[in-house]
Formats: sequence, structure tokens, C-alpha cells
Amino acid sequence: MSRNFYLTTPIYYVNDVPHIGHAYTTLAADVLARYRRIMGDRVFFLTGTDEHGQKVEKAANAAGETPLELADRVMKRFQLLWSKLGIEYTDFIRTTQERHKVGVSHIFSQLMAQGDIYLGEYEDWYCTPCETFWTETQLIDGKCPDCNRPVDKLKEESYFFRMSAFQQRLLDHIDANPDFIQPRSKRNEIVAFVKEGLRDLSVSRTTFNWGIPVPDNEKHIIYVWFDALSNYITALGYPDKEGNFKDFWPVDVHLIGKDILRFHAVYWPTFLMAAGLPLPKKVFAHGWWTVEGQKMSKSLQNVVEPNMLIDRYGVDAVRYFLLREVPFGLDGDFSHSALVNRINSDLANDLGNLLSRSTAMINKYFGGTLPNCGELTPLDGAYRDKSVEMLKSVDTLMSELAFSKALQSIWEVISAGNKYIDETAPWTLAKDPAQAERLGTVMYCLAESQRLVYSVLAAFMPATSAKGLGYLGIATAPDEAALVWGRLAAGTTIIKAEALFPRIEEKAD
Ligand code: ME8
Repeated sequence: MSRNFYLTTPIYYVNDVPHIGHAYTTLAADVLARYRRIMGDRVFFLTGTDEHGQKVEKAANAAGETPLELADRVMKRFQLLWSKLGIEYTDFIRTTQERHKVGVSHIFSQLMAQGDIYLGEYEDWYCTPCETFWTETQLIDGKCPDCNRPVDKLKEESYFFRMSAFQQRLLDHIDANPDFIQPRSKRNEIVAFVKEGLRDLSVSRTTFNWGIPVPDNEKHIIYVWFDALSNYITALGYPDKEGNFKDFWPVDVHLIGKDILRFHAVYWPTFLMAAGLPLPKKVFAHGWWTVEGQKMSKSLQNVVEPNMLIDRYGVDAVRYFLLREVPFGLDGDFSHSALVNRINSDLANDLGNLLSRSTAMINKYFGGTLPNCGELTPLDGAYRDKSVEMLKSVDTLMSELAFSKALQSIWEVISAGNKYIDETAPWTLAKDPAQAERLGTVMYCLAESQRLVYSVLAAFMPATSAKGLGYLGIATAPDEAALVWGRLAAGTTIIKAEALFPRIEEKAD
């Protein structure tokens, strides 16, 4: 049944250039968006850039640019990468856009008018890289507990959001909605954090200028996280509650990295409660990538640049690797050798080989015309059932955001195909004219199973899927109706496939 599906990535800071961490979240969102579209949903996929705040202001000063010049330059790099990575987003929001600023001012004014935002005074420690306040007791050895960098003492007049008033409602909501925060281990961390007690949150700054001013008190700038989180509704046209907002809010899933879970699972829901808006259906925090065993950082000069990976290995290999290598929700390690291994074993050997072998045989034995499917033997039936069951398990796994497991279940069908060839030994059948129909059935099953494989792969590896389907005589993009056994028509022209993924012989560095 067709429905509306709204998903988001974080909006990325423009003081940093995109790396595989950013690419990972956006890619996962794209795969989910593509899958939901195949299944007939009307999808709104939002990404964008977070362009305000002290961090961006400082980076711009250091680069000798205005913050907006910096934002214009860096956001283009994000957009170029997304296009190169095959990301099909619906909208790209920038927090410097008028539509966003209008929406943020509106929410802020509403909460002020209600008394949920009030003027007070702040004295605490501030970590600029994390844009986060800490109390004395939260510091570890006098440094930021998140990033271990030095913090500054700030005393200033500040607007506060009455977050403390929402503590119990938030706990009740988490309790009543077991899927709200995922994975489960992260949900437990958030519950423990909230139970320790929510303090009112400082939501304005007077120490810098780059941001959205507090309505009617321009010397205050709205806290960058209040500003940024609101993007998820301003992009839907909020405060206009018609149109996209009506169709797509509450969001089906916010995809984020585990580093920003507290903002999404504590701050954001309480802002929404105060604004009288429904809460997100799900916040999913994925794990963190390290590189060759080490934290990715500019100072270590080990930041993995996605453009370089795509140029070297191809976009679909990178898409496959990032989602296959690590279960979504866990931490993982990136290495060139792991990527080369996946390309050689999963893509060249398993996936590519099966297609070349089967399409070569259909050409050799039937001149490239797909034969009729005769009666299925138990062996054929088992292969068909496995292919069909895979579609069901992929559907369940995608709803759990278990991308790696979904790929695993697709690959089980690919391995079953290679085994099926060995067991049916088509080259022996081909020697006996009395077995022509049997040989045809085997060829049909091979082609039809792979049609299903390449159809679901459209979500993960769009170009490879289109190529694979092309060899199998299908020129149209897959939809839900295509995901049934038996749709491939006898008589279809099957083209002998070239190697989809040539083996990489170079030694990985
Ligand atoms: O936090 N492994 O933006 P940001 C996996 N502007 N994912 C990673 C990663 C890594 N090593 N490094 C970064 C912000 N990410 C705010 C968000 S949302 C309203 C505002 C990904 O540019 C991951 O998704 O620092 C993480 O949450 C995000 O990049 C942080 O991006």
C-alpha cells in the first residue's frame, strides 16, 4: 500500500569537508529512500547543511572569508559528492535560507510567548568544537567529556528553554514507544541520561553574531542546535502546517551518527512537545567509522575522502562496501584491503560470475533467447523458494534498517545460484537433446532468480542493478509488482554479460 515516507540525514557543518562518515549516513538514507520508492511509497528525503554557529564563524575567519562565502563554497562540495555518490534527495536545506530562518524565529517566538523560553543568566563551561555546554561535574579532567578538548568558562545573559518541565513526558514517551530510539543499547543510554535529570537548556548566545537573532532581542543569537534541529520541519514549510508538513510530519526516521543522539532524542523531542507537535517516529543512531583502526582526524591525516574512493573503485563498490561491511548501528573500521576483498569476493566472484556464467550459457545453448520454464524439479523449486523468500526477508530487514543483513540475504541467493549451476550441470544436460526442456528450465530459473536479485539491488547499487537487468532484457526500473517470481517472459533476449566488477589485482595500500 502506498504511503508517505519521510526520512532525514543530519545537516552537516560547513566548517569541515565531506568524508566517509558523512557519506555513510547519507548513503544509508539514499538506500532506504530508493527501497521505499520501489515499494511504491511517496518519499521525502531531506539532507542539507548546518551553516550557523560559532564554529562556522571561526572557520570562516581563519579562511579569510565571510561565513556565507565559506558556506556557499563548502555546501557545493557536499552537493557534488552526493551527486557523484548517486544520492537522490528530495530537498537540500541550508540553515541560511529564508524559509528556515522564518520557521526558526516562529518556533522561538511561540515558545517565548508560552513561557517555555525565558530570559536568565548562564555561567558554565562551553566546548566550542561540540557547541555544547557542560557543568563543572560533567567535565573530565577539566576538559570536554565528549572530545577531550579544552573548554571555556562562559557567563552571559541567556534565554533558557524549560527542558526540565518535559523530563517525565519524555521518559513516558520513550517507554510507550519502544522503537522511538534505536538501536536498543542507545535507547538505554538516553533513558539513563534523562533519569539523571534534565536541566533547563541555554538556547541563545551573545558572544558571536553568525546565526538567527532572537526575535525582539537582536543581541542574542539562537543556539545553533535549536536552529539546526528545526530544519526537519522548516524544510516541510513549517510554520505552514499544510502541504508537505501535513503529508510528511511526523518523520518516519531521523538517521544520525551516535555522536549526536542526545540532541535528537532529548532536545529535539522536548522542543517539539513544547511546540505542540508530534514526535519523530524513530531516531536511529548508527556507529562510528575508524580508519585502519584509528579515529579519523585531520591531525592524523587519515581522513578518507569519498571522491577518491569512488574514482578508484567505482560508486557501486563503495556503496556496497559501506553498507555491507558493518551492521548498521555498530562501529566499524575502514580499510582499503577490506574494500578490495569485498570487491573481489562478493562482487567479482559471486555476483558478477553468476551473471556471466548464466547469460553465456543462455547464449550458447539458446542463441540468447530465454527458453520456456518447464516443470520445476524439487531442486529448481528450492532455488525459486529461496529467491522469493529473500524478497520477504529483505523487506523485513529494511524496515529494521539492517542493511548489512539485507545484503547478506541477497548474497545467499547468489551463492545458491552458483551452487545450482554446479548441481544441475547444464553442460551435461546440453549434450543430451532429450534434456532440452530441462536445460531450458534451469536457464529460466537462473535468469529469473537474478532478475529478482538485481531488482532489489536497485536500492543499493543503482547502476549495477540497471546493467544487470539490461543483460536480462529488462529496461524499466523495478517496482513492487516486479518483485514476484515468473515475470520474466520466455522469448526475452538475454545478452551475454561482461564482467560487472573486474577483479582488483593491485596490492591494497
Ligand atoms: O553534527 N563515522 O554535523 P557534522 C560515522 N551539524 N559517521 C560519521 C563520522 C564517522 N567517523 N563522522 C561524521 C553535526 N559522521 C550537526 C548536525 S543535525 C540537526 C545537525 C556523520 O557535520 C554522522 O552522521 O559534525 C554524524 O552524526 C554526522 O556526520 C555529524 O556531522
